[in-house]
Amino acid sequence: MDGFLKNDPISLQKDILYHVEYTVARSRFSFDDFEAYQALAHSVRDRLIERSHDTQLYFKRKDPKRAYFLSLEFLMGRSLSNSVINLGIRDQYADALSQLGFEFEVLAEQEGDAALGNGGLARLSACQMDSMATLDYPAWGYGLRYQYGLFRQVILDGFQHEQPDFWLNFGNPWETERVHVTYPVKFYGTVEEEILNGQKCNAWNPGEVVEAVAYDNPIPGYGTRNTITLRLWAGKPSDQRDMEAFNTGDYINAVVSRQKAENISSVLYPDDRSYQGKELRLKQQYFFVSASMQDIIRRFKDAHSNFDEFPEKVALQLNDTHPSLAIVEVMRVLVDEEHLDWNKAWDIVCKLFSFTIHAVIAEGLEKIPVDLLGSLLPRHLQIIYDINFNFVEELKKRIGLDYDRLSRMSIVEEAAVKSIRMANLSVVCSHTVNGVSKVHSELLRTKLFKDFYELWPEKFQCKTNGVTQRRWIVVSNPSLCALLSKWLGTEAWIRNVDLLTGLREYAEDADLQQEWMMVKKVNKMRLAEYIEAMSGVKVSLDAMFDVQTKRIHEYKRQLLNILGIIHRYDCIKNMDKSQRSKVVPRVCIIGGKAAPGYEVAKKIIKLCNAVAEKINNDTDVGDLLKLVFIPDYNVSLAEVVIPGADLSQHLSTAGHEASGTGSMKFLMNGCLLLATEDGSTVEIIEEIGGRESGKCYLRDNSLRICFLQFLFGAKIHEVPELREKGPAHKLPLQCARVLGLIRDGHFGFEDYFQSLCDSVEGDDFYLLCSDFGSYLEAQAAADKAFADPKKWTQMSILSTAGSGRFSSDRTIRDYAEKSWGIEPCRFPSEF
Ligand code: 26Q
Repeated sequence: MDGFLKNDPISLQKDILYHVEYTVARSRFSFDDFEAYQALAHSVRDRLIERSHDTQLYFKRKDPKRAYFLSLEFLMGRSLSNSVINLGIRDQYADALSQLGFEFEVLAEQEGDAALGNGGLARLSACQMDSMATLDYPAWGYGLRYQYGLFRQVILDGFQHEQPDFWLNFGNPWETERVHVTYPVKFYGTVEEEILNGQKCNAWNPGEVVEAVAYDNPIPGYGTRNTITLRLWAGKPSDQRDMEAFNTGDYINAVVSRQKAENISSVLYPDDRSYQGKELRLKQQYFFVSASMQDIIRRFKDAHSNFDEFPEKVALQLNDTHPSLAIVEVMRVLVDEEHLDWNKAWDIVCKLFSFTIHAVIAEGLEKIPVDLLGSLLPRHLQIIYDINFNFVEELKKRIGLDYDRLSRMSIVEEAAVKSIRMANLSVVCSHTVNGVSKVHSELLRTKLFKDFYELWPEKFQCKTNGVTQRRWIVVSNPSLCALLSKWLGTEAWIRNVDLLTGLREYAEDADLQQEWMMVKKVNKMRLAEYIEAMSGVKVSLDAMFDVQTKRIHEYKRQLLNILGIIHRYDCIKNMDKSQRSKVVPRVCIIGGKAAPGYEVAKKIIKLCNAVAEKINNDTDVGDLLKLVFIPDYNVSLAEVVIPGADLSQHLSTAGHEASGTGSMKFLMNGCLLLATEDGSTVEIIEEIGGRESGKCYLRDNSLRICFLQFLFGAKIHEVPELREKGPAHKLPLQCARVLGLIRDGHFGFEDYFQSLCDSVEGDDFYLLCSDFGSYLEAQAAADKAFADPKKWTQMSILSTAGSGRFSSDRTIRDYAEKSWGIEPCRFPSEF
């Protein structure tokens, strides 16, 4: 049966006015844009709720195997446009609103981002949720409902400052609080052996109990009625807690202490590199895991009388090690609470988990000090020791007494600070382990988890990341979306992105090229307007828009980009008039947040702003070169920036980026890449042609380059040797000159910047010096290509046409088939 709600413009109008009057509680004769947005969102929410009920009932009836995606981070961004597009009723809403005197796009701008994550890993989770819903998989997302999302970045005098993102301030129409879906989560205390029915068992007497309450966020699929759920947990005072304090009469302090329960889910950790052994972070991880496991087990028990079928009905996906306490928690529940014997429980646990690693280097792997874990989760520490004991005994039988190897593979690290290696725990207890690109997966097999790979080669897989074309083309680039559907003669590519290859045959068609250039121009205009409104800098639409937006990290080498820009500036300054007339004008755009405690990254931001200040105010340079730092880069800004880019830069030192997903979003939007051969760019080159790739879709080779992207720099296998050689003999003249300009104070703050220059001229760990020459060559090739608009447009069309492999639909199908063993379960109706 279809739902109650009708989607014709008249019904939609009525619904919106209803919500203005009764939900937002404003008069239906007088409400502003924000109130209109709220009413609109509530009307969309009604439709989502209806679909989500239908989906859940259907799943319940069919009882398929379900996948649970466990992640501490989801970067969902805005929901409105994405929802109405996936529901297929955007145009109807736009009509309804225009009759009420409102514009859909204007109202959509009222929405704030849901920024419950840091960067790549978190946005990947969001893209994957969209694909799971669209492909009709019976899947759930589980996460934490942080009250403060990722900090807002404010730039003052060129420096980054952090401000809290209290995103729930104006309410959140997309979520539904489930006051009856709550679970107690225990912490601290002691473990005692007890005899129960003549059996020895372990009883955990907790020192603190916090209640987890569920908030459900609907995730609608595109072209299907299926709408799945992202369930986020928030901390709430528990009735089991502090009763004693109340009884002893300290009423005020007892209330204050109860309120502390909310702190658990109050703030997202803004660091995406280091594990600092913070208790609150561990508490968050366990809180999330415990609530999720209780919920999943409850759902299973509703339909099954024992645990035999658990692994046939449940697949658990660990998004990095952050949720990996789930392994220990399931073991604890099965043994201590469900009273299964250890071996039976272990058999079950080993069939449940798949583990995705996003880290590249051993130092990036999570370790938890034993003291911390033992005090917060005493029973879990015992279980980990038991798992490890059994594992090491088994290992000795397989490999003998190779103590070096045994200690490398042990889950327990016996170092100055004795710790639990969460990655080892996850590899031991998961049936599949995967990297996020081909090169990264290979690196896991040959370096990071070599010992484990030799033991269990069959466990290791590769799942190249992908992004959703719904968000990154349909929502963010409506003009391109319309053009693609027109030229392909169908909208089917929105669910089947491989159809984009159909564009290849028109890549040289003059009409398509003309329309393609128009679309790019419209998007550049939108970006230019944003830049002017934000910074006052006017940029020329004829210039090449060159973008590097991502978290600021030394390995991502935003510094290399800035040094390149200074070099370009210096060259222009030293040119005569006729030489200047040949320069291809550029607008360089850099954006991204630095972790609050990451001093070097913060210096790079300041340098960028200092250089921008100098260049943008130099009348010699004018439109030939502009540099803009875009503050507070987030998902909704990315939706404006990416479609407006001509060129995008992905400069990680080879071997340091596990995958990188930004490049895929740019590629889909017909943007050319200037990149190192690292992470996913290696596969992008394979797919659409590049240096040393056999593929070449450009028929005419009048350009020196026959590839679609501009590649440079050391390759992964060359890096160790270059590092060994040291920087002394490889400092190119141009690089030395640029560093000299910074050191001499051309951009001010010379004392502050010395250490950045030292890092390049010193050990140059990230190889800025050795890659500098090759970087400039790639830049020159990009300039040359841009000077030929037809050729550039052709390359741009071929980029979009070749981007299909990088859809998260492909990634999710891969997970479903090769890791989770689940099948689509589609609600049987037209949506
Ligand atoms: C862990 C413990 C305590 C505090 C914070 C963290 C933490 C949080 C986030 C550690 C790491 C992260 C995020 C990592 C991340 O985003 N990695 C990126 O994942 C992308 C998706 O696979 C890849 O494309 C990127 O290459 C990778 O850097």
